[in-house]
Amino acid sequence: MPRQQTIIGPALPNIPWEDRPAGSSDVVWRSSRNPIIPRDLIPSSNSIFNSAVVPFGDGFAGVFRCDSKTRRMQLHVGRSKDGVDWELVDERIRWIPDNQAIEEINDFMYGYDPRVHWLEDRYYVTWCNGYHGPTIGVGYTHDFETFYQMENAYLPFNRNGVLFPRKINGKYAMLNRPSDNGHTPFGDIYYSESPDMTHWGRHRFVMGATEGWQATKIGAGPVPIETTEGWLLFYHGVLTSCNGFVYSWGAALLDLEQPWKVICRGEPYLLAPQVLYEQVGDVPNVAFPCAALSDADTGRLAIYYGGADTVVCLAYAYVDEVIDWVKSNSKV
Ligand code: BMA
Repeated sequence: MPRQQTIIGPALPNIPWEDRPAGSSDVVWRSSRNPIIPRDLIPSSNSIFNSAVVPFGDGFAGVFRCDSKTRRMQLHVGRSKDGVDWELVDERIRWIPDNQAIEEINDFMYGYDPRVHWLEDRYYVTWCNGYHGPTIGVGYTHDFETFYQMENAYLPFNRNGVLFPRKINGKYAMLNRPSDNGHTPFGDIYYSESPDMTHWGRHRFVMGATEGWQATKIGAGPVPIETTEGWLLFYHGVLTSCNGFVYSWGAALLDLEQPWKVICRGEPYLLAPQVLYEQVGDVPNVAFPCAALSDADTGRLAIYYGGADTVVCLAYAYVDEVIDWVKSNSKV
């Protein structure tokens, strides 16, 4: 008998996959090919990390955070046949104004931590966009060649703007994380909605920093995955050690029609920086997820995350196991 589908979405038979290593009982496990993208994949890059990928054509495409050798934070486009081996364009994305009004804000200062997803008729990109400080940039592409920029979603300062993959109650919906102009020592996840992808409002508190691995701040990770049990949200959490911030990630389930309502939230982390490529790099002890592929047929998930602000890594999980884990490890 075929397994009952939990993911509300398409099948993705070519999702990257490796079985859980023998002897492991981890809910999330790392790819044996990590890091899948080295820091110097393109000539101009100092580092490549915190990046977003989607199924595209008969393979995959993505928007990548590449910090350049001048140490500017930039976005580059990439393509892959299998989601593991990537080719990136050395030249950064040049955003074309979607309309005349955008010309005023099109002066690219910096861009980082992109998220990408198909929504209605195009691939939307959100990223942390420099506009007198970090805020949420919004743009789109049809072909991963030409990219159009829209209005920034919010006033500075904001980070981790993550669109839901469909309208909710007739509105576009986005998670975001109000912040400050520095290495923000606080941060909770909020929900905002928009009738037109330009005007964002009706802001709602979703969930905040708590204790332990997520004591300092939290931020949405990949675009939430729609499931029969609610929106599955992977998110990063930060603790402050005597040596600085430590970035791990965990998961929560949000109500399908009122996503600011948390159904349950796993207390432990799912993945913390514990292997060399997450512990050692330009910023030590960072595991930062920005994208997840899902296959509704098998329930397989492939989660892309940055390692130590230096490389791109991949991890795997089964959606049913993650949901069971969130439910049985939640105090909500
Ligand atoms: C955040 C962002 C992320 C980065 C993290 C750790 O503020 O800049 O891109 O991974 O800090 O340096």
